[in-house]
Amino acid sequence: MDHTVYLALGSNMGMRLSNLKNLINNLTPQMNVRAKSSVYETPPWGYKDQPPFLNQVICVETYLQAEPLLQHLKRLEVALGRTATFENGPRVIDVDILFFDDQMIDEPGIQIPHPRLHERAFVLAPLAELAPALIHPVLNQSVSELLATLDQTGIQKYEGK
Ligand code: PH2
Ligand code: MG
Ligand code: MG
Repeated sequence: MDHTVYLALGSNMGMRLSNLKNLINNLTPQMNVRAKSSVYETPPWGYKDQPPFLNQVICVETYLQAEPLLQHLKRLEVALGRTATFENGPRVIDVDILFFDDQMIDEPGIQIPHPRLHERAFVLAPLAELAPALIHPVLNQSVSELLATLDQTGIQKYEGK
């Protein structure tokens, strides 16, 4: 299990909390979950006219490389009921690779670090629980420094309803 990976989970359709849990419980045995952040309820970012999201970040270890890991995650999204919507639109489950060790990959189907993570408090707030001092390998700033530049209005820990 020689790679350390941070994944961002999001859901704003259906049973949101169950969708996050099901994603985690259905990860391949080739991945070990090392840490989970709290679940946050967050206002929709990008496209505003949709329900609030639940977001969570997890840290996993795996011996999969980035490409096969991404393929596994995409299949899992579909298996858990994700259907195509539109960019930044509502979804049953979304899982994005934030960091893969300190690798930098910029290819049409895969970009690591996630190219918009530094703009998204709904990603950085849960990530800062797990890894505040982690350095973004492209921007050379820590997670907590990146979070401090963003508006966190409306982002709160989810108590369950
Ligand atoms: N995901 C998006 C677009 N907007 N907003 C919030 N709050 N949380 C998300 O996970 C999210 C979003 C596209 O993946
Ligand atoms: Mg996403
Ligand atoms: Mg995605």
